Amino acid sequence: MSFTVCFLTGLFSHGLQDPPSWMLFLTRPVWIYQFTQGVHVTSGIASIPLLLAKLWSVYPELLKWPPVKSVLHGVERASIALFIASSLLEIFTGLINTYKWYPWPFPFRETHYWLAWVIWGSLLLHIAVKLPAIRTHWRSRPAGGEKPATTVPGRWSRRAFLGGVGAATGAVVLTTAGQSSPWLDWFNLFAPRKMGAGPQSVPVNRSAAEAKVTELAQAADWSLLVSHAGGQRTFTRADLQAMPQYEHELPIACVEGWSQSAQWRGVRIKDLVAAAGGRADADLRVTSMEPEGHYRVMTMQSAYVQDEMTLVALELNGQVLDIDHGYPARIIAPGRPGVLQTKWLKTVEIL
Ligand SMILES: Nc1nc2c(c(=O)[nH]1)N[C@H]1C(S)=C(S)[C@@H](COP(=O)(O)O)O[C@H]1N2
Ligand SMILES: [Mo]
Repeated sequence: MSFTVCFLTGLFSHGLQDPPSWMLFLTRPVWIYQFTQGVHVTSGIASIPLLLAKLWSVYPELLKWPPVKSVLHGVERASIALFIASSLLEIFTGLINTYKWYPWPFPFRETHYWLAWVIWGSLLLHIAVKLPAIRTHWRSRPAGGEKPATTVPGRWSRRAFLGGVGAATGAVVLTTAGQSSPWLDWFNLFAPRKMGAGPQSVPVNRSAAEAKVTELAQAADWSLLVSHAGGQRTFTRADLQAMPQYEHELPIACVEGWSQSAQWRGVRIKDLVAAAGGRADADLRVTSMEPEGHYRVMTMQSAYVQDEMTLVALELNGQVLDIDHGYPARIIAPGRPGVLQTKWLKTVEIL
């Protein structure tokens, strides 16, 4: 069950980062992605003790000799080997990712995505190969239902073992889920992020210094260039402040699992598009001043552009946006993954 929940929420997250048109209505409730990604990372963490316990309870089977008795048996064992290897890799790279640590040469997102399919493929293959055995088992089961013996090695009773696994799973969930759930914040001991910890009481994923934009962001002559096929217009911070200001409570929901809601205040992006003379139904390409990085350029589909809650934010929690939160101006949109909430804006192209 934790694998299935993790898989489905993972598909959602993967899709939403580059959304097909049928996903574009998914902007309400505004915390939809905060919820699904919190569940994704938490169910992934819960899968660690569950998977290890499962492996421990079946390992005598894995070490049986001879390793391959027939072709079918060989396929069965290969499917199990693939399942174990891909699950362990998936879960541990995922966990390390929540700590913002990427010590591998491959791209995380694509690998994480495709490994998930390998896991399901190996599982289906395993079930398919085992189907004859499963059928025989259910056919020959005596009426009245005598319980089959379970293989739990060592001196553990079945009850103590399941109790221990349940307790371990509960403990890791309880001490990490607070990174995305305000109700569990108090118990958050081991998650890499803590609610309220950061400038203006919001965590920071990548600081201005890390992104090497400190000077650019503080330049006195900063302005935002908004362009389209028919022309362009620049907006200074004073220009933006002179436009109607809106305030909304919206979450930053990082793909790495932490999230937090805050009060954002600024200009509606659709007003900005209109002020620059752009089409109301256009997509946008938004570029940051950050010289390089995965999140420098972001595409915003028109469904988000037209959303009245999508802001070019100038203030956070009642104060001028901190430089680490994207000063002079940043994007904040409802229901979008954190990676798309671009900071330190430079240009908005109306496509
Ligand atoms: N230009 C730029 N924008 C960015 C990022 C970045 O590295 N560069 N990080 C993104 C990520 S991964 C997240 S989760 C949010 C975090 O916003 P915060 O630091 O204000 O909490 O900003 C997003 N915007
Ligand atoms: Mo993020």
